[in-house]
Amino acid sequence: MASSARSRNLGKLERDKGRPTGVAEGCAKGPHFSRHGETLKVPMSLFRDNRHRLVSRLREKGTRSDTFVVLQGGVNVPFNDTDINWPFRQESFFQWCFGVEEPDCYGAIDVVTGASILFVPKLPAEYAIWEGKLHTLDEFKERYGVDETRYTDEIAAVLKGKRAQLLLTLSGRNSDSGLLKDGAVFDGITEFRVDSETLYPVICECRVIKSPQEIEVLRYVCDVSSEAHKTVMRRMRPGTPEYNAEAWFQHFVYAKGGCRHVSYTCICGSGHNSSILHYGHAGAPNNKVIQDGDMCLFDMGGNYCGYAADITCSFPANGKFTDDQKLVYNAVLKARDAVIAAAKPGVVWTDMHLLANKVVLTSLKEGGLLVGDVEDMIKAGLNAVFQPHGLGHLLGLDVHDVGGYLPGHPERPKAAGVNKLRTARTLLAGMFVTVEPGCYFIDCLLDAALANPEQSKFFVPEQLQRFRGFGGVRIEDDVLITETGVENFTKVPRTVEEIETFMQIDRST
Ligand SMILES: [Mn+2]
Repeated sequence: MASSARSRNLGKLERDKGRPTGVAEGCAKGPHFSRHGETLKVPMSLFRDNRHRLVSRLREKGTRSDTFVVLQGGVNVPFNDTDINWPFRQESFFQWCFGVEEPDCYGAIDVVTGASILFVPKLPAEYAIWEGKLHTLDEFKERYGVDETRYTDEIAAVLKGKRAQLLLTLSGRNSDSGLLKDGAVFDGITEFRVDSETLYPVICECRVIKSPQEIEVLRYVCDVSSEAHKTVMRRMRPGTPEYNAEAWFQHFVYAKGGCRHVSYTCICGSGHNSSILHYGHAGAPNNKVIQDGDMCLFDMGGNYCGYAADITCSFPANGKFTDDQKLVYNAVLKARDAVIAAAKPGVVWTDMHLLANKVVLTSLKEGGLLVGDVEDMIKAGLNAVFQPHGLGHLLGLDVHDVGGYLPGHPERPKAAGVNKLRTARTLLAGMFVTVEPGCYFIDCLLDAALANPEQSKFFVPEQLQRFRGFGGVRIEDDVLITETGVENFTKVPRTVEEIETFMQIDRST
């Protein structure tokens, strides 16, 4: 759903209209990231631009002239006590600044000039046997488009040589995980003054607003992930194990889109499992056989050059909605439509959450499951019974991207439902968020609500009983906040008619 007008920056994207889905534009003449000729070329200037955005914000804060940002990249993590590593994914702040694929690197940025130094590990010559020809410093410089490359054992000496005195390192707590990011550590760091406080909120705020080049990557990974969801939807037949959906999705995003990783563990719930919000975890690894009559709820997103998609499709496994499935699905779709119509800069995200809840509860009331006043239902917390998660979150390099609860922005709300939001911010143009209303029939929540007179008075128990075991519906789109509204990057069949028509392909014969 494209907006009618866009900001000057976002307007640049207009020239890409008509580009076939998933096919790279030959825009990157300089160094770039790409998997092969068909996948998007991500210019290294994207990361240079990010570094410039960062230092200009730091300079606004009146930073001294002898100051360097120093970031530590992601490290290889061994699998338990073995000599095998977990598949490496770059640390997100480092990716945002440098776009470097290898582990164990550092980066420095001169806050005054914006000049960048990439430090790479000096590997013993014999590593060439295991890893292939070792790249020279010049090759790294060329490949990543930085101003200078040095080895990691020279960090202190190089920074001394540049008369650095104050180092800004990255320390802060992730508001989604509660986990601490803790500075940078290298030999000789004690020879400098280190400020580990200033950088975190500044770089998080930079990551909240996507640049035109970042938006291109997000558009690509959403295109690829949308196509992968469509492939899964079309191939789905009752009798298929849920993990086939996971396998088909992963195959598509990698083979067609160059996405080596997905952004999070695939959630492929069917029937009752579609009400389990993070189904697919190790203890429930998408291993039920999908039955005729099941709703499927598949929440999957590819990852390209670090950037994440996060898309959920809900549809009947056999391609045809029952009346009850239509009732729940259309309730959620109407909530999605209401949010997409209302979201724009200046709108508070918490209000969007409550708007979605109100639309769903109104539909359930119209469908005969609930009675009473919808506002009263929300006051009683019924919204959090049917949707016990937030409406959506910031999306970028991390699937739950940073910047949700920075100082100077609203704190986490306390009321039921909105307390699960990963941000309570006012929307700004250039934010990229998910819109993911849902409606679930979760036994433990329904049992508790039925036992609570404040909530049970709204239920029509004999109607509700029909939906025990139904599972749930979530519709999740990835959208850009523009100057006037939103642009939806998710391109999958969404209405009942679109889904039924689409799923008939290859099925009727
Ligand atoms: Mn999500």
